[in-house]
Amino acid sequence: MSGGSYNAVTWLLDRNVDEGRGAKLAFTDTVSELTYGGLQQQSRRVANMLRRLGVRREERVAMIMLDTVDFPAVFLGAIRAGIVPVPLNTLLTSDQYAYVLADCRARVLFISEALLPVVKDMVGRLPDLEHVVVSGKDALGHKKLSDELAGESDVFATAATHPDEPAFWLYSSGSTGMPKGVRHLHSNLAATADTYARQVLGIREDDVCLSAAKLFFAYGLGNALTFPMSVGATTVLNSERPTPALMFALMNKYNPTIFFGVPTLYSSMLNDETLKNEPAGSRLRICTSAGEALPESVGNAWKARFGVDILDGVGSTELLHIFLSNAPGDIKYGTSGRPVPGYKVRLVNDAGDDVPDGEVGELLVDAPSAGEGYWNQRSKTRQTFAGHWTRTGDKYVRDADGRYTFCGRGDDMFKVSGIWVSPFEVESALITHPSVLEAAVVPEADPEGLLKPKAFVVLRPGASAAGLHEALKEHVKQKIGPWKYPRWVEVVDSLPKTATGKIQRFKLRDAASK
Ligand code: 3SK
Repeated sequence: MSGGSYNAVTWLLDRNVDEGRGAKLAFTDTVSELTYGGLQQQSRRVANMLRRLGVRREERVAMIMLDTVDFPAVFLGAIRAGIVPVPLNTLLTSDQYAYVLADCRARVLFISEALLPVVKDMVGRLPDLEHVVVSGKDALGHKKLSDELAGESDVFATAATHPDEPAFWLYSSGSTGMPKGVRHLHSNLAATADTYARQVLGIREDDVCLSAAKLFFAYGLGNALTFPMSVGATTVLNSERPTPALMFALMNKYNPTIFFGVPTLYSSMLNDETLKNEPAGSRLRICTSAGEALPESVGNAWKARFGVDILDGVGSTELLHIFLSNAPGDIKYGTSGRPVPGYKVRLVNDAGDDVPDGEVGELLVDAPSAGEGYWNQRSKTRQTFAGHWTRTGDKYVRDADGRYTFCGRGDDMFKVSGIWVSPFEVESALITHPSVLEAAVVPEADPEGLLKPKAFVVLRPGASAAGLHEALKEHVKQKIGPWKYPRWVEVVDSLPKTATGKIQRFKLRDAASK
């Protein structure tokens, strides 16, 4: 895509109506529904409302919104007006919201009624924030979205934006530090749909999509908005926490054809005794996984129970969606598969030279969907967005067949007796033990100051901690080699994780070193 005017909403939404899908169901959130025609009208009302409130092109509006039909209306309405929506994680703390809202200088905040308490004390103190608009029944003294839209026209001249113009931002949590605003362009949404969605998932008009990941995550945004809308398909939105029981209930009520999950959820859905006879709907044709590497045992167990493959892939907020993935008919559990068509990847050593097959290197990606940088973070932008190549910070190894296997975050890897240890490899071995549900491995200094693996494990229901350390030591030695076994094992109730389900090993490392 180059030059000329291009607004992502024309392609993503208006095209569906122009091609005769105006009456087709685009979104259902279990309470309300929106057809493509209805969404087009709502998004035009949102665009008119934002203009009336005085928001200008390129200015930001923040969204702290649950996954209901109001989300796509607000997100696409802002983009239609050339205004930049910034969907935020709905699980942040007040301090984190204060930081991010000030950082992006949002002039309007759209917020779901249930989330108002977290921001109520700070909204009056943000100099750039002029309006709070509430999605829900009670606006608690603020503007109510439904009232604001009621009087608006559904006619709007879509802003003639440039394909390279920022369309929306997503905040990238990273493993340390405050979140960074990634500026994504109008052309980036189509770039993810034309590659992963079309060429790996084979997404089509009769698909029904259900995503455990919420719309404010890059993973969820693609799964539940960009991909289905790119072909006029239907999305089931879920505003609640994606528990195993709720996921099964939604699958059996709506019969999705594609389910987008994360490893921890798949594992809990498989291991919940009370749900062991639940089917996963009647039309499921494909499942996907991202966020962290999917253990082979989980992929195999899911396939054995439901007869459907989980396509494990890896993506990032910076690159908007998945760039390495397994594909239908080409799956090797335990690996992240191959580069998605349209993406190029390299593995490099510390000197920036390409490493051969079988050697661990940092993964760099040349992506048509890369963000253009972090807002107000020049040094971090330069470190990450290096010309055509985006540095992921992930360590990978490529096998002779061209498949990539995750070895850990750059900063999670450590050496034991001079040999690299991938925490992920040890964790994968630990969870194949019948007593272990989840595991996280970090380096811990022994009395001589030498690093050795320490494991934090969550036990399966009914499993006992008695004799566990010895058993796990032997188990890991057998599975992956004698030097990698955990020298210490600590049983915990849960592991610290990011909102996308990635284990926060740095928190365990910090705790271990105290
Ligand atoms: O974590 C991932 O693998 C991922 C996948 C798709 C989009 C965004 C992310 C972070």
